[in-house]
Amino acid sequence: MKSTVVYIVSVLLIVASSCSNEKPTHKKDIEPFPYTVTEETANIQMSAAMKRSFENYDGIHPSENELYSQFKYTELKGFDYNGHDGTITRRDPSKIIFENGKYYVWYTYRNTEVPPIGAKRASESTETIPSTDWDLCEIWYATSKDGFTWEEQGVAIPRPPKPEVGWRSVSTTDILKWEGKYYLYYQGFMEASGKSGDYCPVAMSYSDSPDGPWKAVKGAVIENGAEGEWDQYAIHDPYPLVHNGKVYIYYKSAFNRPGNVWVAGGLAIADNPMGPFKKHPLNPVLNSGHEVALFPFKKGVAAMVAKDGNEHSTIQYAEDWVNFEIAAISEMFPYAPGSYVPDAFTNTKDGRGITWGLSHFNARTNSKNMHTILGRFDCDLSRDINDPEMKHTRNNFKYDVYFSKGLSKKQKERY
Ligand code: AAL
Repeated sequence: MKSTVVYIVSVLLIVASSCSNEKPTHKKDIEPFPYTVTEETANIQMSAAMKRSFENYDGIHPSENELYSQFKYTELKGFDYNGHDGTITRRDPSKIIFENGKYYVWYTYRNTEVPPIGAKRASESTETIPSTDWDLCEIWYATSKDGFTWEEQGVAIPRPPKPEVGWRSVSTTDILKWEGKYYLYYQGFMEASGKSGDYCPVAMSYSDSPDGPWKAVKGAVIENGAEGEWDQYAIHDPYPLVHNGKVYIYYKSAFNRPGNVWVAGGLAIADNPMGPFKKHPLNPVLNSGHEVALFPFKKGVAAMVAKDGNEHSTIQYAEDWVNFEIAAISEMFPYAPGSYVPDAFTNTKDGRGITWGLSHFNARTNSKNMHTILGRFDCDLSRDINDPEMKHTRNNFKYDVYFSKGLSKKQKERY
């Protein structure tokens, strides 16, 4: 008798619990999505796509998303490019700092007798013929009162004598300020890029003043990975920030050759600018992005992931500075941006974001004059301004922008 009662009670319990867990599957069980969205709307049952709007972004509309922005561009005054014949290039600007009443930027500078012949012909490069646009380069710097007109100041880091790191070319630098001193991290090439790849480690020079003189430390400060590791051949685009009282350098590498080359981002951390830098065990920490620029944001760090990979054209956020999630999707990102990041080195837990910077632009007009120019971008990725003109999601590009992306010769042959 007792066991029959227990049996009946258990069956009733199972039936009751399965009823309460039952998901509404029929349309009439689901509330229609409301016309007016309120805070409660977030809790109703909805499709995966609509759920993402509530859970993955700062706001349901890009205008409420502090990490969403359009980008506007302005030509700079003050730089000469030798009639754009390809013999002068300026590219890969660093982040911008404000010192001595003016803005400072550092960048890759090439001034060669002839334009680059290209990575594919790297074996024909010489002491005076560059392979790529960043071969046979030095690091130069410029200052500005307003960020639009710049005065070039000349060389910061020359190429050191052979066989020191960077003797063939120094390029793609970024700046760190730490305890009143300045540190430039950059790519140091020991062969013409393109010869066996685009292979280099990271070198560093430091100074008491942003105007130099700069003293190079011996050897590499961030070494390539061991054989078989994703970053075994190259550490590119070193990008230092200060977090938790340490130096955080984000960088990118390319791997999975031959095949579909995968470009991803890593992180190396040190107690002080001289190193040793320890690579994060979860590297790569970004699955996409080429020349990623980052800035402290709230407690975490935001990354502008412009080019390359599944998650290109996104702005990503990592509250712990390691595990990035997509925070916004945008378009026409600045190429190789270097932003003005006022709190880059303040160890902040309340990052404010950015509103402008410099980026580079391909200025080639024919097969012979490969070179790159610097320009300015503006945006609203800042918690301190609210610029609705930067928050729309509909760019009406003129037809020439579309038609400049015409079919290739090979594609035309298909028709
Ligand atoms: C850029 C950067 C690095 C590469 C080369 C110069 O896009 O990623 O700097 O080495 O191209």
